[in-house]
Amino acid sequence: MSQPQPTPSSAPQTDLDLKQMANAIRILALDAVKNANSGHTGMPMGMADIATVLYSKFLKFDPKNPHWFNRDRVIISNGHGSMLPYSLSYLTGNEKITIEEIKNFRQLGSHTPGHPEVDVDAAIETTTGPLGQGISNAVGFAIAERVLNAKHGDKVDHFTYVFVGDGCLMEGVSHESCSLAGHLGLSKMIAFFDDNEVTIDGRTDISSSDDVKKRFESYGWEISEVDGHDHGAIEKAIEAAQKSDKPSFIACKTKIGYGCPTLESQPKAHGAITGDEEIAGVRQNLGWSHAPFDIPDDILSMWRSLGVQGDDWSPEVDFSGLDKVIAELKESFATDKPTKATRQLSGACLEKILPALESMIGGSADLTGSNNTKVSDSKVITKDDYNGNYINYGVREHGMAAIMNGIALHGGIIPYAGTFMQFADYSRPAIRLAALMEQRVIHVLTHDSIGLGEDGPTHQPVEHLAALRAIPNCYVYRPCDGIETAECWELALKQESAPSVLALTRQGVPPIREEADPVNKCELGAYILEDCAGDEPEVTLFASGSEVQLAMEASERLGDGVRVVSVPCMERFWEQDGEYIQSLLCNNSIKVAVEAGIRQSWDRMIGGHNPFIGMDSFGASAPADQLFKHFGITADAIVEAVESKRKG
Ligand SMILES: Cc1ncc(C[n+]2csc(CCOP(=O)(O)OP(=O)(O)O)c2C)c(N)n1
Repeated sequence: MSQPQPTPSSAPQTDLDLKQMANAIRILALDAVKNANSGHTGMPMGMADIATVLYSKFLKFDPKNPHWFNRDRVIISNGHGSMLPYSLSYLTGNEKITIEEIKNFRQLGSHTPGHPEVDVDAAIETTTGPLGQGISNAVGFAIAERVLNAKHGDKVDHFTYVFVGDGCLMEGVSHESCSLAGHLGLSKMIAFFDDNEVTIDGRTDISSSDDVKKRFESYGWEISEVDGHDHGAIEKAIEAAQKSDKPSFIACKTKIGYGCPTLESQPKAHGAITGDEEIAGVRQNLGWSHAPFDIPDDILSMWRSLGVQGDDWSPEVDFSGLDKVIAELKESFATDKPTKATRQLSGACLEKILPALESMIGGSADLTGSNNTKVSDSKVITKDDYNGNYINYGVREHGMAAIMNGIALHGGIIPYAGTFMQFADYSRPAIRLAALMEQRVIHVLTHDSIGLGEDGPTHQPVEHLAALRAIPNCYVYRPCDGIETAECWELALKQESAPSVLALTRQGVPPIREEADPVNKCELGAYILEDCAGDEPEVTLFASGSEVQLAMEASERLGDGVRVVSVPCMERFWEQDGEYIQSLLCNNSIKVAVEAGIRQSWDRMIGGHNPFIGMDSFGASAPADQLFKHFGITADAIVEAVESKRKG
């Protein structure tokens, strides 16, 4: 692939040109933060030279077509420095980021929020701010690029550049993801480390003594070190990095708040630089005599000369075979009536789905056999062969979740991967960002309750279903049997703009649904599994997952007048129209909910005054059947709860 060729007439020619272009970034950051009276000025001022060299000499991008699939990706992991990408978008002529947007930095309704929020139209590739996420997303972008390159050749062949600060590298998730990047030899990933030796509280040496370069070297990265304000040195380092067969880490010695008379290189430059004297001093030091937000034409036209024309090709995610596969799966579960764990039933679903939906990439955080995420069609991606669809993520749950976000953001692939549900706590920050970014990422979380048994309370999720349901735009599915598992997989795969969690059992569950209904009943989130005669049930039992069987058993014992409602996905249920919601909730029946987790999230279904059968403490180490009895999650307990409610 050829590198971008600047338009010769207005293209930057000299080092002075590059200096002025970098100063334009600095001044825009300074003016926007001053205008907003909040933000972070220091990082864009410190990394302006690196960005200028990257954009003017190397970056493959089309300012008029930010969606160009084969563009190089630029990820700003130190997202507090958001005025860097916004300045770059404006300067290069992105149509969405006008000078008005720069003036509206951090204001309601602007396209320039405090921290970058994914907006490909504005050339913002991912949402960053929580430190460590962006660099981990970048690993996902770089994986997606190599995998799609193995499938589509030159059509997908680009670099992934990431700007990263001390803060990101202190975060644990950066260790997880960068270690995997080295292991997978992601040679088209290039990181620019803003080696300014300061964070908010002071110099980095107040809290860190590790040698970051050695750390990355040990991960298998190519290391170089440059003066982050020396354009020639930066250019050479990028050239070398592009040729390396490893991911590259360019440690750039920079001065935070470069150009500030008193704050340059000081931790105080990290935040908003708003002092009039300081700002006047910067203008003087940089030889910048123009009014706020005014970028002179000659400098703007140098920026506007950059970029090349992209095309409109993008890989297709082909869903055409999915409906048939789901129908066949439901048919086979209805016929075979397996009593199996939903994790195994999920594995059976994947066995059929994977060959039909080639765009999926699976994986597990070292629990492949337990998560049932790897099937006959799975082929492990390695450093030597990217033509696969399965990643051994290692014991790196947080990294895995953040990498999956990057894979989804890149486009062309649907990522899914597993771990124990308990460890969703480790991946939660990235699950939250997937929800915020509206990304289709599927988390296969097995061992979803005390039902996992002997491994004990350290491994038994109790509050996790509630905690995951608490994330807006995150769909938590807890199927009760094979047919529901197939339906939930279908919904997760078709949910383009949200992450999904599949909460699956370790222990076997009996088949509940008998018919392979042509409609996807789980789509409604909650539905009548078994109804009573007449319009009004005397009792409604609500349950999810492995506890649906208990509700069914209790219903049988309670006799007439009992309705059982399966609740595989609360988020979907609350999205239904009022009439449907009312049809399940607004009657005078006694309502009981059953789930082997905490009550939180169920009150909305049953109200505060109705009984909940579940957990209100941590679990314990014992065989699962004993635990359900010990914690009173049984059909007996449901029957008793109903009877005591009947007595009033
Ligand atoms: C996970 C997380 N923890 C804390 C913060 C708050 N925070 C924002 S920037 C920052 C310091 C970052 O230091 P560095 O990356 O060196 O940035 P620089 O000061 O060089 O701009 C902190 C603690 C955050 N954004 N994310």
